[in-house]
Amino acid sequence: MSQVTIRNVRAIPTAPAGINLVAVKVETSEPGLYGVGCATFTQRSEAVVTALEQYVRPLLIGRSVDNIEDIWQFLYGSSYWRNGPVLNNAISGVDEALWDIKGKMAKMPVYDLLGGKCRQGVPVYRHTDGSCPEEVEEKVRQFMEQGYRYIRVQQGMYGGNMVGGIGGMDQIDAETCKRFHLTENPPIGAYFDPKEYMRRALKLFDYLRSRLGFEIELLHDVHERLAPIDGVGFAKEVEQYKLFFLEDLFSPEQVSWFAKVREQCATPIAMGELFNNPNEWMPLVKDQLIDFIRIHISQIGGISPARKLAAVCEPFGVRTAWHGPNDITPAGVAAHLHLDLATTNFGIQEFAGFTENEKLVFPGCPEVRDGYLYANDQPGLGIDIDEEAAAKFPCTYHDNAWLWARLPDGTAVRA
Ligand code: GCO
Ligand code: MG
Repeated sequence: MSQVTIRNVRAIPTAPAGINLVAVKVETSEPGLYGVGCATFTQRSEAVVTALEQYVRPLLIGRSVDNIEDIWQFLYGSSYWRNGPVLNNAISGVDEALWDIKGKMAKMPVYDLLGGKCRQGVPVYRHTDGSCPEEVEEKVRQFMEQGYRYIRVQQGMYGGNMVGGIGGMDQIDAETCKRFHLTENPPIGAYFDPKEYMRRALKLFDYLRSRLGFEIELLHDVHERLAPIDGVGFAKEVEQYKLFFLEDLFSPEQVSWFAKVREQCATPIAMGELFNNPNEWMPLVKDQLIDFIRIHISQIGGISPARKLAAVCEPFGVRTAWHGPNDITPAGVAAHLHLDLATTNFGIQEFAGFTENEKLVFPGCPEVRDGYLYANDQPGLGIDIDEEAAAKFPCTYHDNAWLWARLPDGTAVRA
């Protein structure tokens, strides 16, 4: 057992791309030895910072850095009530930082601690969106020219956001009400019409396949925007377009409907970014009701639970597709990458690229070349945080208007 102990645990909130992120730095008794992890729940980042500083840090000062699994289990049970997004993210930041430290002490990249590489590079998918099929096609072709072979296609982000769009905070005028058949005096929100979204999405897939053929792998995110029975019908209609996967067809509250999809079509199904609790994914994995598990790994507590989940999925033929657009730190992207490199039943990795400011704040960002993400093979996670740079991009609370989703009659629904 090493004599290295935890000297401090610090949350570092930062928003280099204007999206609230939370990194965690675990400092040790060894001068210059520290680890970096991701604890990003962007919509409630301040709550995670409070959980880390008020509850997690006092439990860890003076503990050995060696026993990652013991620390994870101790933290997980220490709140009694558990399995929620805030505390799981706080645990994740510590967990990933401890894996980073373990690698630095062993002078090995984390993927080697996990059993070594199953692949040299990790294929990633990028996001495209547009107001019409032609615009989406143009963006798909741009990514294809950069070597990407997997591309998510949306038309109007999620649900085809009909009015108000992503910034649905504005009062809606009478003319718009009429045009989109809203009620009189509609509450503020990001309105969408599920049936119109379905019709438009099917036209989009038809157009893209007629223009691009079937070689390019297309993905689509329903984002829990359909009534369950419509989701079943949509999955059947989509089968002819051979998507790589169809994501979040149902909300976590409606996962029992996945069985009905499985009985009726072979559209590959992805689910999981909203999951925090093993009881949410186990029924879907053991009954092979999904094909890709889409967990945002800091939402379940970091590398330690994610590597177990990947192992549980393997015999059931479920592949990983960890969630990671732009509400994750580059340290979190690195954690995904090390898991992806060492996991046989890897499926695909979501990736949003890095802005110049993110690269400034997080030196060592993994590199993408020709559609593959590569690790830098440094010990640990191979990524650092420049705290001075991080401080230049403070997090500012802003509600995400696109989450104020409503149906045309004003019903508030999941976003
Ligand atoms: C995805 C997700 C995201 C989420 C976002 C929420 O598949 O990438 O659905 O786009 O909406 O991460 O903060
Ligand atoms: Mg999604």
